[in-house]
Amino acid sequence: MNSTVVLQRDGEIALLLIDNPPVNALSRQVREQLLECLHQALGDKTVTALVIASEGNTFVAGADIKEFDLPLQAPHLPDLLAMIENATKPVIAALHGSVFGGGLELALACHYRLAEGNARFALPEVSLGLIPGAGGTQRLPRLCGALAALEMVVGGERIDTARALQIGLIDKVVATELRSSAISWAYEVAQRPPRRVREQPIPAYDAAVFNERAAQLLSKLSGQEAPPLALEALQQASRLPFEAGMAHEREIFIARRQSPQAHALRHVFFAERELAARVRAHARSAPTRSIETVAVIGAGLMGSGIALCLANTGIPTLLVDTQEQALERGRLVVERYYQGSLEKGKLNADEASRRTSLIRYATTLSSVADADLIIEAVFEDLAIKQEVFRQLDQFAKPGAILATNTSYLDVTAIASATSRPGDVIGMHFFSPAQVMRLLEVVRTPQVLPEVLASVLQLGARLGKTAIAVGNCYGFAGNRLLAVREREAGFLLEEGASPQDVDRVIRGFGFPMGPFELRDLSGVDIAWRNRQGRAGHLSEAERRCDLIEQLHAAGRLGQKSGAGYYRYEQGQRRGVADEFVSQMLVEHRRRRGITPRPIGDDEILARCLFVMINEAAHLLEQGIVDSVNDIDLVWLHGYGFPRYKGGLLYYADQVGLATVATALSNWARAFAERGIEVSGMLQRMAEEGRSFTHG
Ligand code: T1G
Repeated sequence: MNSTVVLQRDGEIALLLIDNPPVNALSRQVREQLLECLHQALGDKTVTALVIASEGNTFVAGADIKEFDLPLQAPHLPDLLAMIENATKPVIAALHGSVFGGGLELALACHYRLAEGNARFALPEVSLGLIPGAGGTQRLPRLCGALAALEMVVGGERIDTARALQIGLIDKVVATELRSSAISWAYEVAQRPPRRVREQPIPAYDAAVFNERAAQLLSKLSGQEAPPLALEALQQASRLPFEAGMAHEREIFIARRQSPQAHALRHVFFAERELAARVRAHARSAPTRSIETVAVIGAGLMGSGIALCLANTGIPTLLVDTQEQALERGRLVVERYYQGSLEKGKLNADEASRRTSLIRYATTLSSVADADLIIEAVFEDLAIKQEVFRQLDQFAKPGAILATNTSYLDVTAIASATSRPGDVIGMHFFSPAQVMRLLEVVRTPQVLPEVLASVLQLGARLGKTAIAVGNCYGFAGNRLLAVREREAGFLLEEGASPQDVDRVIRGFGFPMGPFELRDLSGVDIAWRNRQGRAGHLSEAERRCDLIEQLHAAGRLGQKSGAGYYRYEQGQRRGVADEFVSQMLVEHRRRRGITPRPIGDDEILARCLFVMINEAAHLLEQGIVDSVNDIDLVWLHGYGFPRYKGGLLYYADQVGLATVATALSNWARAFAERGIEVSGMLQRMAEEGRSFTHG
């Protein structure tokens, strides 16, 4: 068995080096070998102090997540940490990189903690549906106080060495020479008695402040089961003796490991890394073009957001708008954004100024001549975009990549307006572009492999979840959004209210329901989409003309103070409006539909199962390469609740047989509405297969 923990000596100091790439996860082998080395070092009379450090670019980043689906295996981490803490010789933790989860708990069990400047500290267990399971909820409040512990244990806060020093999590920071500094320090403390965190009382704190902050945190994490349980374990630390607190924490942790939410969150964790590995491989599959300067065409909400995204990555960007006022508005958005980052302490003055100056402005398309990549973000109209691309084709240098930020339109049709369709690609950012992680990279049949590889690589550089998708109406994300909104409209025709549908979808875990979302993004956007696709709508879709009725009444959503809901002055949350109720009554009467009460289960099934069906079509048609793509598109672009694992992960939890049966029960209505049930989905159901396990 290869060594994942080695014991070295520096005179009377024992150095225990953990070497388990890539992140020094505390696998069973690491725990076994760490135990062995601890016995050896603690039992050796010539050893007066110990240092625990890690090879590679990070200290232990946590327990081994890959083991969580296995039964618990000795040696158990809490026991190992108790052995360290109870040692009669001082143990120093030498910390660098991502000191997360079990790695931080290991550091807390040591008697002294020394960190390199770049180290970061977190207890991300709640983001995996767990709670810390090796003393994090019991030792952290003792060492750093209940309030600091609350932010990390329940809020999942990630802190740097400055903050770690401030709250007493670490004792010292060194710029370099971490290991030799730790060894020198070990000589100094060798004769001192060990400082055991467990023996420290929790410093007094204001319970009212604690409880108020805890409530705030939990309100932002609604639907997740782990945060309240992590809070409970943390609160017990103040009420129970240490050992009892540890036992309570361990009991909760063990129960959480096999919870459906923990399974779902583990699935997402690995799905994100599978996608990242696939994108890296894809980006390596072709020679990439260097993208050092970018021009963005259109200084509206999306254009300025994309420019911010690029500047935040350090890429010089030219923001172009032929309308001087629009350009000025874009400039203001940029300046206000960085002023805000400065005021919130997210950036220091130099960095805010540096990034602001990375963005330059111009009013002529000819100014894009030097750009390696040009991203068009003008009005969502095909003819307008084609005209912009005709001009870009004149001004862009040979080899420049021309990208459109369209969210629905045919990228091939846009590319056909140029003499270089191989250089044209879709880069569908999500608003706000500087925040949302998803980037759909839309490939056309003509796009050159190196153009696709270059843009995927840029996506990763921007910190985006960049997903290659095929060119179709709505690509992947918006195509699923469109079928959900269409089905929601049919539900209104049949008797549901907008508030019923939105309540059910929000209750599932989405940030908002389809009608709240439509009011936010604009009834006029939907109206224009329906106008543009009139020839593609089925008769039933065409007759379900609620959008046209709202549009005709000037109800464009939040922007006009009313849409499906009415918005009081300054209110973002709408209220039910008699106009809409009346509109639906008359619409149903005109359509000869007798309204019926529609239960929550049917609302949820209808909205989600049509999406699952459409996702199966996306896979069948090769619009996406993988099940993970579908799940991550909706997790990172549309707020699918992460603790439900993703749309197709959820489909597997429901059971494809259940989904297929429901879809076949709706087949008649589907036929009238032009909705085709996926043959692949039906076959998978018959064969007892699943999306996530094949
Ligand atoms: N266990 C197993 N594998 C892990 C892992 C872990 N904890 N963390 C990362 N990996 C794998 C990952 O799957 C990928 O594998 C490779 O390492 C590189 O990861 C007891 C119970 C540390 C910030 O939640 O946040 O401790 O794809 O691409 O971008 O109370 O990894 O190459 O095959 O993310 O440089 C708590 C999770 C666990 C940390 C590095 N710890 N990891 O980011 O690399 S629960 C975490 C991260 C726990 C205790 C509880 C990041 C990173 P592959 P990567 P990166």
